[in-house]
Amino acid sequence: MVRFMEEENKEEATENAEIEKEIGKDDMELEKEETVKIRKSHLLSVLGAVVIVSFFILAAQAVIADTPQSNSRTVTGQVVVGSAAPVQDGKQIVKLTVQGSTYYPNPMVLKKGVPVEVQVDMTSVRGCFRGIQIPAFGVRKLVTDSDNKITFTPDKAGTFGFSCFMGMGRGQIVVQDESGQVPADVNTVAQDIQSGSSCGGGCGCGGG
Ligand SMILES: [Cu+2]
Repeated sequence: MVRFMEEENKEEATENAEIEKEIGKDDMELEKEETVKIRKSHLLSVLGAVVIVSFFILAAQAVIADTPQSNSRTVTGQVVVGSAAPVQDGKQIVKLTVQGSTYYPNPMVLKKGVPVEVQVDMTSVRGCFRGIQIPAFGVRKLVTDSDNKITFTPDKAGTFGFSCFMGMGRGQIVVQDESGQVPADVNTVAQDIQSGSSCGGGCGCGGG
C-alpha cells in the first residue's frame, strides 16, 4: 500500500514537472516576445532621442557659426599663395562670388601697386553681402546691379581681411610684393574683419 502510494506520488510528480516545464516554456517565450517588444519601443525612443539631440546640436552649431568669435581666424606662418589675378588693360580683374559666408576667390591673390577691379557676381553675392569693406585699402562700397565694380590699388603686401559691412561675410586678400613674395609678418585679417553691432547673431542679414 505504501509502495503504491509512493509510486502514485512519483507519477504525479513527474506529470507536474512536465506541466511545469510546459508552462515554463510558455512563460519564457512570452517573456522573450515581451523583451523584443520592449526592445523595439526602446530602440524607437532612443532613435527619437538621437534625432532630437542631433537637431539641437545642428541648431546650436548654426547659432555658434553666426557669432563673430568663431569666425575670427588668424593665419600664421607661411603664406600659401595661389595664382594672382589676371591683368587686363593694366587692371587686375577679380570676379567675386560668395559661398556660404565666404567670399571667393579665397584668398584673392593680388600684386602690389597694380590697380584692381573687383567685379561682384550679383547672382551669388546677395543681401548685406553686397556691402563690402576692405579696411586695409580704404574700400567701403555697396554694390548694385548697375554698379557692381569695386576698384582700388593695393599699396602694401601682406595678408588682409575684408567683409560685408557687419562682418558676416568674410574673405581674405593676399598681396604679393614686386618680387612675388608675401611677407608672413604682415597679417591684419583679425583687425580688418570686425563684426558690427547692427548684425549681431542671426538677424536677417544673410537673406537676398
Ligand atoms: Cu552682414
